[in-house]
Amino acid sequence: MTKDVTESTSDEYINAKNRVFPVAILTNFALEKFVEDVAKITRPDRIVWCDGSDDEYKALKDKMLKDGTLIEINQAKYPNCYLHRSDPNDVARTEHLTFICSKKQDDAGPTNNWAPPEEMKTKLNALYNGSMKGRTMYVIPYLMGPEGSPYSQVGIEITDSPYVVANMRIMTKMGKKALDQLGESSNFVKGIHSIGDLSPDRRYICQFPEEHLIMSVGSGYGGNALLSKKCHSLRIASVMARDEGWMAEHQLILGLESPDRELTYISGAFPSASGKTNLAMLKPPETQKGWKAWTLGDDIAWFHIGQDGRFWAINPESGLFGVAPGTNMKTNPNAIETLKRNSIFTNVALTSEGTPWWEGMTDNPPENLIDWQGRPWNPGKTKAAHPNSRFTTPINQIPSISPKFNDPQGVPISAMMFGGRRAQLTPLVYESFNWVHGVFVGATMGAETTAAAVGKVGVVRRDPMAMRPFCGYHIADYFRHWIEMGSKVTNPPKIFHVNWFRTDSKGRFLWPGFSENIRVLKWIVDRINGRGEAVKTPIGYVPTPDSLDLEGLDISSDALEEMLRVDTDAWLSELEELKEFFISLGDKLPRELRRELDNLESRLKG
Ligand code: SAT
Ligand code: MN
Repeated sequence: MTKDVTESTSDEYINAKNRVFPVAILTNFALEKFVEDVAKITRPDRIVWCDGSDDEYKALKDKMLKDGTLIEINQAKYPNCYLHRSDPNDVARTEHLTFICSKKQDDAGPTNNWAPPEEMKTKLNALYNGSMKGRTMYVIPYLMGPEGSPYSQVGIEITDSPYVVANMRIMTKMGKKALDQLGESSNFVKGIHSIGDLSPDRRYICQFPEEHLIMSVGSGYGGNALLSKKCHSLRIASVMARDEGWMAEHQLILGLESPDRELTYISGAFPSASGKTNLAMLKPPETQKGWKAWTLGDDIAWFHIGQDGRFWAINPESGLFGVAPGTNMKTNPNAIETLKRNSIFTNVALTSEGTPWWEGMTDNPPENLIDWQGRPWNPGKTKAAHPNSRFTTPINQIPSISPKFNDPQGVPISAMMFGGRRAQLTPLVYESFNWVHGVFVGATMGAETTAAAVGKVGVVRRDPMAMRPFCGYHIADYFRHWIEMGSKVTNPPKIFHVNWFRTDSKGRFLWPGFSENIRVLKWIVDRINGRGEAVKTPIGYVPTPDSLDLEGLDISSDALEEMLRVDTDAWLSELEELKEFFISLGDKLPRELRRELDNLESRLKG
């Protein structure tokens, strides 16, 4: 942990407590103090400042290969790609162990777990006490967003997990770039992470919104441990956004280019593991000549109001942390192309050739697979890859990466989509009547739960704007913020709802999905430009059957009718659930949304 002065290089200095710091932070007292304070409690053997360089990565990777944290896979087929097998108890986000520790309980609201900040800190500090003894403490300066953008933010994550460092290197701009942007400023998000003993009994993921502080212990899993992601860019950032007049959202960003080169940017909120990555990387099929889709982001979008009265979006992340199962050449050819190099796979299976495999990668599983826990796989009994197995891969490797990806201003958004996984009820696509109605549509989104979080899968729950697990404050205040943001712009995006997951009476999907979703996006682009035809229904504007381009698809007119049907009875029973949901949010619920609910009821009954 300490070095002799004579050992330091010209890039380093030794502080008063005899610890080595990079010269780059010589005048950043806030950062120095943060690191000192954490080291005092966690007592690591060594402190390493991550600079993001290739040499650093090589050393880290070699260490992880040696101690088994990483497993080398077939380097000829997957150059610079590695596999990590996590503790079987630590494979997804743990929402029941995630807390918003605002000073007042009411600021966390009814959808978050809350604990008093000082009480929680006492508990966490007991767990951090000496937790890095015998380990290395890594200090990760990271930049979220394009270099030099007024919308970008710096965070410092302190962790004892080299796996976290390796992932953060892909997911963020790590190291020097971040320190350069930070300079002497104390304006950075503080993140403390220790894997502890990985026991769920001693696992907490805590956000302290008033202090821009994250404390996480006991998990090495993505959303629990890569603190730049959900903890910083959504939970903490949503609070900053409320205070500063912008929006931090769980949304993908996509550019669509028509054959006559018209460019339209749209964004979309979908719950975890509901196809955001596939949609963000959509490759238009052969039938859609001249159409191009440009990827900007697959998970998080920060929206600011531009001088032209529109929302402009940046993706703060630099990598993808995508769900592996189901990814194949048909569902997401761009992903298959992207993850072939420089990627980290977590909890996937391995073939006898040493290449990664997961359910849905090929029609039939290859023989002699090793499962995600490193055991010979027993087909039929268990999954070979964990259902929430993941790939971490650099976004700039995507063949469809948008030339605007690093634009400091971001891109202007013309439409937002909300979409949950719903086997029944919600039609393929509909358009809201106006901004406030669109906020109502987002606020009442229902979705079946997925393997991205620990708990039962396939249960419909309310997941407003796909932000239920990620909103860092009272969800009703968050709805109020959405309504206000709409009134601040002269040209708010149009709001749509989509559902690719509707099934027939036999449980088969009615819509082919994946690359064919471009047909729905084309209708959305038409609507933005005052073209596509629609019928007015009680829930919003639904496409006329003729207005969707279905050429070359094998869809019967009955199936199409079913996909676009608004079933009044089913909506009336949904309405009862929405009423209960609104009641559960208490009296902060904006009156405008209560009015939208009443209006929906009268349209359904009228
Ligand atoms: O939480 S993660 O970002 O790791 C994955 C997800 O649930 O979206
Ligand atoms: Mn997500």
